[in-house]
Amino acid sequence: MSLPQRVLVISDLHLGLGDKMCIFSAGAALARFVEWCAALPGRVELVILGDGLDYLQIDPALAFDADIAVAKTQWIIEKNAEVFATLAAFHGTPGKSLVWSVGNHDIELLFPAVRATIEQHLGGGITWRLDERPRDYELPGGAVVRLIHGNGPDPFNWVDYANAQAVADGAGDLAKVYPHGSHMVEKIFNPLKAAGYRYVDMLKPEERVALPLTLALWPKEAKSLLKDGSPAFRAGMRESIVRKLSALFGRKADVFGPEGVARSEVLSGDELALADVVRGALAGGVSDDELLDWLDDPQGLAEVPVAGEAVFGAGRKVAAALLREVARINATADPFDPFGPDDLADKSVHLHEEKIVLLVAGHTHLARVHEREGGWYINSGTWADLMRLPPNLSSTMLEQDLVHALEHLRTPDTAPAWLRPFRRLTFVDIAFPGGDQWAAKLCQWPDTDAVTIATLP
Ligand SMILES: [Mn+2]
Repeated sequence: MSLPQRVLVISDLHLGLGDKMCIFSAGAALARFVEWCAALPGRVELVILGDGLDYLQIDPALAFDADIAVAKTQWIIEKNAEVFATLAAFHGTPGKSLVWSVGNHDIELLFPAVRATIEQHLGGGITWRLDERPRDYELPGGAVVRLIHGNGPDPFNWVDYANAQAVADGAGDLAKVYPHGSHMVEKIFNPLKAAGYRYVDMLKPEERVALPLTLALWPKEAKSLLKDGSPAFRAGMRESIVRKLSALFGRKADVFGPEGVARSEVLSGDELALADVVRGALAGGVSDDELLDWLDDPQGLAEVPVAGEAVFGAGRKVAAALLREVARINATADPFDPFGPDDLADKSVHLHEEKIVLLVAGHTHLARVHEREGGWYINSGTWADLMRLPPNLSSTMLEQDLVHALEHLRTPDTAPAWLRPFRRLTFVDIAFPGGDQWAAKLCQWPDTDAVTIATLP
């Protein structure tokens, strides 16, 4: 493959239908960005690095069926006509080409009819990446710039693309197509969003901040969803699940290995539904038995008297433990801190073994830049809406502020300014000027002519 002169990477657009389940609202800005890409000189690739379209936001969320997937694709294209018009113009411009990678919210791209639907609008000749293999750009001296969506080392969202492709081709195991994270979207996140808890997939990471926060503040609603999402929980097997998870969370995380992406031990869907409760509670020093008591009769912070530490019951202990863990993880997940911690960067320690000078991933929705031994890591962030809790929020502040801001969290558009949804439209700009040279930038696209920091009243 001869190298393009410029590669622009965007990921995690999560294009949807613009309804209350949709977290993408940057259509006009994305169209301007694509026009800007089309006007760049020379050979330019625009890479959509996974989760470009979000099939999980559209009911039925989990339907790995060609006809349904094509219908969802057509609806998304209709609702995002301006974006698709500019993508078509870009792709039709000489020297400009589109590369489109699969992620974990869009495995429906594995159906040829879905890709044909997209190509009807954009023209043929799109370079599709439809499995866990990365998009590699190899420099003459052997160094590699690697692009990958990044769900591989995420045990909840790891996808068996070979099996999914087999199912799309009429074989394979349909029951194993969607990763556990997708079942969680269907059983827990989508119902929470439909019930008005819109923040659940704007606050990142959703499994380790948004969901434990919901459990701490509104445990009865969240618990009933956990039960819906977890037949084994309903069947009274919660004790064995809690103890197994309790053991599992002592293990060390997987890494991007030299042979590619290592595979984590995967939890069953039932276990997953409880995983975050257990992880949060364990981090707070709650015992398995206390946790089981709480699961039988959950209490939220708002329901327990706050007059002094002495009245802490087991319910309050679990809720407080969940909030402490929320505060701890939240401090590592600030969308405004490009040099903040990054889970995927930490799992890319083997870059030098494959001569990878730059690894670009998405998936986490948190734009990041990290130096690693022998190379660099950039996370391209997201074009979807985000929310943010202040990173220095102590768990005490969380209790005081958030318990008073309960309804604000549920109606973020009119919440205090610090809690309102925002967009941070980031992309990666890579140049290959010739020979072994390369250069890369993490950039933010203007949302409007001026970058708005806060909107009042
Ligand atoms: Mn993803």
